[in-house]
Amino acid sequence: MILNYESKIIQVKIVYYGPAMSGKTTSIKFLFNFFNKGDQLNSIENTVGRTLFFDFGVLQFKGSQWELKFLIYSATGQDFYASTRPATLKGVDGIIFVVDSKRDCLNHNFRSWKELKYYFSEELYQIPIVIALNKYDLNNGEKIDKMDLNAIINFDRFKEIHINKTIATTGEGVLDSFKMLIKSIFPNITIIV
Ligand SMILES: Nc1nc2c(ncn2[C@@H]2O[C@H](COP(=O)(O)OP(=O)(O)O)[C@@H](O)[C@H]2O)c(=O)[nH]1
Ligand SMILES: [Mg+2]
Repeated sequence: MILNYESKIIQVKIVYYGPAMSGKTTSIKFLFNFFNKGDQLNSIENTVGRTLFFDFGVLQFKGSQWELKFLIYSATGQDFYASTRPATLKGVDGIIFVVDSKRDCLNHNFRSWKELKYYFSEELYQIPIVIALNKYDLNNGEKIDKMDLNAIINFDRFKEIHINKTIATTGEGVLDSFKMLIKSIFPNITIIV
């Protein structure tokens, strides 16, 4: 987090993390479109025919005295861009971990989570995190739930962790997850949208 007293701007870094195809880009796109900032989002597609993207955009909000500037990134576990990940995660203020709720993806989610844990080690427990259980529109039986995740995430160890069901394709829960994360970073903030 960077506080600039002269320009009265607080800069906050948020990363959407999770396995490939879990819905990170779809979630971020919904968020930016919601604030009519769709044109401020850069999604860079790779060129080797895999549907991998790197997203980056800035959402800026003006308070009565200070301006809040959110730098929003996405990062995928186990991919071609693995080497860029430490730079993306450096100095992060909050993480939205986008889970692919498809039962078949249980191991993908676990692997991605383990990488995140490996990168931060014990420091991870101090970082505000929202777990977005995405693709919640899938039928029961086809999807994983909180119990499945607790086996690896160990919720009790975190200072601030929330779980929220989302459907990125319709936007359901996406704004709520973002607000939850901001609330975790700034406990005294009042958000009016
Ligand atoms: N059914 C369903 N599909 C979703 C949902 N979120 C994303 N998708 C689809 O999953 C695929 C991967 O999404 P994308 O946002 O590109 O994943 P990313 O690799 O994490 O950025 C796309 O075809 C999306 O339309 C969801 O909540 N429900
Ligand atoms: Mg993507």
